[in-house]
Amino acid sequence: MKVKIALAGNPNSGKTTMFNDLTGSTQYVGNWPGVTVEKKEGILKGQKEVIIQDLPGIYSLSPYTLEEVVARGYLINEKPDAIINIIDASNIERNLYLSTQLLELGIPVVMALNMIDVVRKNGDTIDIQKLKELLGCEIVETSALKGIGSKEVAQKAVELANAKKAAAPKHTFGTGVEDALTKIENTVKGKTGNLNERWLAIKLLEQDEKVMEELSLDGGTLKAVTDIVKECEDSLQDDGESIITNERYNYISKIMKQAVHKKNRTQKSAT
Ligand code: GDP
Ligand code: K
Ligand code: MG
Repeated sequence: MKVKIALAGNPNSGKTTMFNDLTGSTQYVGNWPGVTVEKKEGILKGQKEVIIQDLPGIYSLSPYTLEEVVARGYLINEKPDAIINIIDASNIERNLYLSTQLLELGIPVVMALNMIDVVRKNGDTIDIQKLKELLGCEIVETSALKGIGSKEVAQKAVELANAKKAAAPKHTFGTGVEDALTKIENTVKGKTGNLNERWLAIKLLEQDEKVMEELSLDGGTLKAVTDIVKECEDSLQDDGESIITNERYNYISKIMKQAVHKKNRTQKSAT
């Protein structure tokens, strides 16, 4: 049995560096079907049965860029056995936006807090225990450039994949949003194929056109979903996509307050 592990993260988070470290010379480089986005695959050093898939660098799982469409399509349709979410820990606030979305997919996730050497050099500290609690996933500190932690993060991913232990996201949206999500989930129950129902409900609340198109719900169901979304939007006086985005940012601010200490916070934010 092959184990498929996907590397997902923002551009410049160190994905390629870690991919090289994990796979050595076993790489296969091509293009994703139909598009000129590079596709890289390799085998985990010393573990023939483990395939590492490098995904395009992305900031979000929205369908607005080719890279997002490719990465999202892979994660949703091919369903890797685990995701290594590699983040630039020296830019943690920005990187966590994607992480909050990856955790909702119903797939095992281990987070590689990469560039930890830079964090330390800057004199910043990240409370890993607290971060784990707030996110609901495994976390390993890494410096892909120095070859620190990569092996451990891959091992964790293999363990989670074998145990089929999906991430248990700790984030809940506000009451109004959660109520709407529950209603949407109940409405589309049994019509979602093998898609994760909560993930799908969030996408429907965002009125994600690509998902609506692919799901091709019958008229009655679509109308019911649209009514739920409209009711939520009216009561929160914002559109679905902004509601979800804003709540993600609030959640990330809370994480920043509780788990991250920047030595020169004032100086940095002034630049
Ligand atoms: P990608 O865009 O996610 O594939 O990122 P790359 O692997 O190309 O890395 C972006 C840059 O960060 C390169 O210059 C790497 O050498 C550097 N880099 C990657 N990982 C680390 C790390 O852990 N520490 C430091 N200091 N630099 C890193
Ligand atoms: K790059
Ligand atoms: Mg790269």
